[in-house]
Amino acid sequence: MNKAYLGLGTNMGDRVEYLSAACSILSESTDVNITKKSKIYETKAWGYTDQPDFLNMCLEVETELNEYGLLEICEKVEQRLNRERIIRWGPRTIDVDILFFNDIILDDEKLSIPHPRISERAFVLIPLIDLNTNLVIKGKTIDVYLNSLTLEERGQVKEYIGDEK
Ligand code: X6L
Ligand code: MG
Ligand code: MG
Repeated sequence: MNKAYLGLGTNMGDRVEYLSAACSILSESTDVNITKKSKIYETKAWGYTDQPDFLNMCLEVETELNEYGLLEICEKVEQRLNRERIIRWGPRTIDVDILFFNDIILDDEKLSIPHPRISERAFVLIPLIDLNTNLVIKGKTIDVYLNSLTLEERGQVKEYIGDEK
C-alpha cells in the first residue's frame, strides 16, 4: 500500500462544492482511499495574482496505484470538474497535485515529486501540516519551511469557515 499527499485548489464558481466533488470522485475510485482531510483554507492567489482568492486543502490517500496511476486519477478529477487551461496559473475549477508519494524523489516530464514548489507556498504547507508535520523535503521537515516564510505570506492563508462542507 502506498501513501500519498494531494493538494487541492479552486478559485471559480462554488469552490466548496468543487472541493467536495473532488473528494467524492477520488473516494469513488476503487483504487484510492482518502485517509485524512486537512481543514479548508482561503488563500490569496500566487503567481498570477490578479484573480479571485482560492480555497486550498490537502488530502492523505492510500493507493495500490503507482505515482503515474495516481496522476491519471488526479487528471480524471480535473477533467470531470471541467478544468480548462486558458491562462497559465489562471483561475480553475479544481487543481489536483501530487505533493508526496511515499518517500520517492522523482523529476521527469510528467511528474515532479515532492512537488517542486511546496517549500515556498504557505497555501500548501499550512494544510499539509494539518495532516503530517513529519514530511521531509531535502532533509528538512515541512514545519522548518513554514517557519521560514514571512508573517505576511502566512497571513495570506486563513482557515475557511463556511456554512458546511
Ligand atoms: C514568480 C513567478 C513567483 C511565479 C511565483 C507561484 C507561479 C505559484 C505559479 C510564481 C508562481 C504558482 C494556486 C495559487 C496557483 C493555489 C493559491 C502556482 C500555480 N495555484 N494560489 N496559484 N492557491 N493561493 O492553489 O501555484 S497557480
Ligand atoms: Mg497547483
Ligand atoms: Mg496542478
